[in-house]
Amino acid sequence: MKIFYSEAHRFHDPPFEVFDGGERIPFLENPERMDSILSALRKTIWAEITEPSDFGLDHILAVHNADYVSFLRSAWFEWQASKTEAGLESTRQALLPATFALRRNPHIPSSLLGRAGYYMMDLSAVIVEGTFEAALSSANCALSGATWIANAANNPSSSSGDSPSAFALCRPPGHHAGKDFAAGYCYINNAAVAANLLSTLGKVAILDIDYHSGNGTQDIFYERPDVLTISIHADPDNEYPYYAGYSNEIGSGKGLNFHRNFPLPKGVGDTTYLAALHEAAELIYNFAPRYLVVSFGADIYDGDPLGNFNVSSKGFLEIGNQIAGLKLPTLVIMEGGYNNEALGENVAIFLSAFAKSSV
Ligand code: SP5
Ligand code: ZN
Repeated sequence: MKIFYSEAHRFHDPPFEVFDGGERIPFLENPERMDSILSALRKTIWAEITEPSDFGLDHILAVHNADYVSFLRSAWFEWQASKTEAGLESTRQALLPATFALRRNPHIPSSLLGRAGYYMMDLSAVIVEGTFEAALSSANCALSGATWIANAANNPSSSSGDSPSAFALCRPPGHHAGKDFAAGYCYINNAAVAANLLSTLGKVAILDIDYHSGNGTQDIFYERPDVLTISIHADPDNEYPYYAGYSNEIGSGKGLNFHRNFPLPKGVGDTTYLAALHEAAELIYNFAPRYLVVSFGADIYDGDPLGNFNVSSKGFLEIGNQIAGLKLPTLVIMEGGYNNEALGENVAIFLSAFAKSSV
């Protein structure tokens, strides 16, 4: 199985995030996550780890606003340049605003912190020097995977059969990033960028099985009927991201009925999870997409420090089997998952369901 991965994520290593309640804690979305996954993948016989190609900015600008991308690109350097101003020197290892826009007024302030509060949704989209470069390379992994499955699907003579699959080992993750905002460790929406590329070749379904609602992906495709977006996640009534992911959000305009949310209560285990997944899979089957993009978060795991679901390691295999059973050309995109001890194993178990049918 093709796995697209770049080392460029390592320079995105924020020293802290701020948790609900105001506690400053070490940044959970850390580079060691990738070490856990790489080490488990290297133990398999099917993992073929490959460097991504550079796709430039065009595919990113096709789903994100240009002003937002410029903010991401220059924010760190503006932050450092403002060091000469009075005060705050000791806190400049990371850019994090303390005032956030409710966006009832379209004004975007010119000051850096004003823009940061406008373009960030919360206190976990921390920006450091390597953030933009890491986010670009993460998007390049997704785009490389998209191009790879499109080629494989359209050249059936290749060894991958008619339902090829690939894995984009993305870091930072992407599914909380919307058209013009960063949120929840996400800056560029890797799944959206990849799905949008694939949508030029046929209909695409995005299935988001991260523990948290894929609010950014929802935002980006909400009015589009050519990309079906489905997210299964913890009920936002009592979990991050709180302001999206409810079951009555089903798309709007031309996109009406092309978005679905499956909010699940705290503590769900394999059986309940698989029942929701079965419903989601039926929706995808009926939509009959040409391609499937899976936003995969291992934070649905029993022992995840952020998640409150109880999916077991065996559950990951059943989830993988059920999705692979759709027999669609599938691009799996890495999103969350924070229990570094179990993360690699769980990712490898999930992917093994696809590797079987695609080596
Ligand atoms: C990609 C991804 O999984 N992003 C998640 C970002 C979540 N950030 C907010 C964390 C809120 C923590 N709530 C405390 C739960 C402790 N059990
Ligand atoms: Zn998550």
